[in-house]
Amino acid sequence: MKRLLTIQDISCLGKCSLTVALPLISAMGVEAVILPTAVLSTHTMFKNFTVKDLSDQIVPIKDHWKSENVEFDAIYTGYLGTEEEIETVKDLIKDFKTENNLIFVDPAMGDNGKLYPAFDEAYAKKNATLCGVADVIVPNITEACFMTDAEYKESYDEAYIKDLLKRLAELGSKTVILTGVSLSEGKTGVMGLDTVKNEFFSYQNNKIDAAYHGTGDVFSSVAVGALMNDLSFTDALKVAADYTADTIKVTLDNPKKPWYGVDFEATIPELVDTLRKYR
Ligand code: PXL
Repeated sequence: MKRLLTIQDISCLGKCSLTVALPLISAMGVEAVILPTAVLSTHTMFKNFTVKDLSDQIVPIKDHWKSENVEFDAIYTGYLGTEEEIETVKDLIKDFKTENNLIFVDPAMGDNGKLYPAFDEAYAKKNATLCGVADVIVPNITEACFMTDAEYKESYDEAYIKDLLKRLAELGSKTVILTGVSLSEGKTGVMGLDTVKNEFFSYQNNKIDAAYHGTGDVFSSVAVGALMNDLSFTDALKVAADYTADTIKVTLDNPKKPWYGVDFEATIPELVDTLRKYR
């Protein structure tokens, strides 16, 4: 069984970060090792949330794992807390990087042209350096713009996305993937650049007119889980994009849906079935 380490916060209530990554990655048949960077009562879209920073635990936990000769097939980072913490995570990646493992970075820090409340531009620039030590990065357009000093646009064409992908590639990772990319009316999906083959790729499905919190974490968890199931990049991104879209659809149909996240729990059986078809 592949072993994946994911480093992000625990938002106790809120259906994002570790409470999404852990169940999804486990359901995909991959051992999920977690490194919680903070405990929050909820995610930061709630008012009056509490935060307990745990970043002083990263180094002792890492040192213990090193003394046990633990190795990871992938390291997946998501929402982190501070610039200092990003540096600590970069050190951890350096310590656990092997020739074959996959460093997958989701620089989760904003959406819709804005950074989340806890972050500023300096934090975005620090996240760009984390992207530089990754094999694969999956920012959305907002995060890409803050990291590369590009202008954020609500409406754009393929040339704008290609330009953003080239700017992201300059940060240093081999494969760069932009999420939340709409290349035509009524469609949404991802577009990527494989810098080794120098090839663009994209996947689009129907856009559902709803925006939910935590869908980026759902997408990233499934994408990295699918890569750990040995799916190709194209297949992994398709599985992740379709699963995220199906989950949003199911959530919309739930009359008692929570406002703060998606009902990803309801669609896990279909995800497992989909993966079986690739075996
Ligand atoms: O990736 C979403 C996320 C994760 N964790 C926390 C958040 C958010 C989005 O706002 O606030 C704490």
